[in-house]
Amino acid sequence: MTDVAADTVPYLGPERVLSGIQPTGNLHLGNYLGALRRFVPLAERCETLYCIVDMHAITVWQDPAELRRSTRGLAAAYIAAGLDPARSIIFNQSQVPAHAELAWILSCVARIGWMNRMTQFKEKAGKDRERASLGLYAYPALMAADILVYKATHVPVGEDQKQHLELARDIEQKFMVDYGVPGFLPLPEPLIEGPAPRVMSLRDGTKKMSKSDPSDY
Ligand code: ATP
Ligand code: LTN
Repeated sequence: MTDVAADTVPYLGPERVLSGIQPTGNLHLGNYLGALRRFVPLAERCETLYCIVDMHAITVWQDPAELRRSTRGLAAAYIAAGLDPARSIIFNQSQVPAHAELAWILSCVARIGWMNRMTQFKEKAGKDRERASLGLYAYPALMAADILVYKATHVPVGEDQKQHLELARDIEQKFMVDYGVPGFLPLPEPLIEGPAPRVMSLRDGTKKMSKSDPSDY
């Protein structure tokens, strides 16, 4: 381990945008306003990669046939929202093994104390935390890998992902210090903008709107 402060050496690579949405059901207004709507203008400015994060989706149970259908549906929604596959790279996370490979390395860099602070895990695991999947707990390390594997510099997301992005930056900084490679990776900037970075649930105004929140409507 070296002592070099990771942020003393700037990252000099190109600007690159990456974001992801889980194929966990029908998109809602929050996904559109918080994330998807902003994907298109960014594609006009710089290199953009938009991922369908099916490996994040399986951190909670998914019916395999339904997951396949939702993955295609989300790809269609990306295009319907105005993304041009000739301009942006639209792809399925599980088709690129490097995401899982890097996630393992980053899991060995991340500290359990950091992961324990993640509020999304607490919300999704609910009261019976012991029965949550290990994948749900490690979820932010896979998200950091999604970003880092492409050296993405900017990440458009809704407000609920802010904590995960801060964690990604912490993991990257520790990685660069531990391995003595300052400036090797960009510290990704969250792009949390617009009038609706956090749309609340119409059924429970104290919670954010969520795809996998069951509702007959
Ligand atoms: P799930 O319920 O399966 O966790 P989700 O509705 O939370 O799904 P994600 O696929 O996790 O959606 O998120 C896709 C993008 O939409 C992310 O950038 C996320 O920050 C954003 N987003 C999700 N919910 C909201 C919301 N209520 N308001 C604004 N942005 C949101
Ligand atoms: N965790 C995100 C989805 C996601 C993501 C990413 C977003 C997975 N990997 C990389 C931006 C960059 C969520 O919205 N729940």
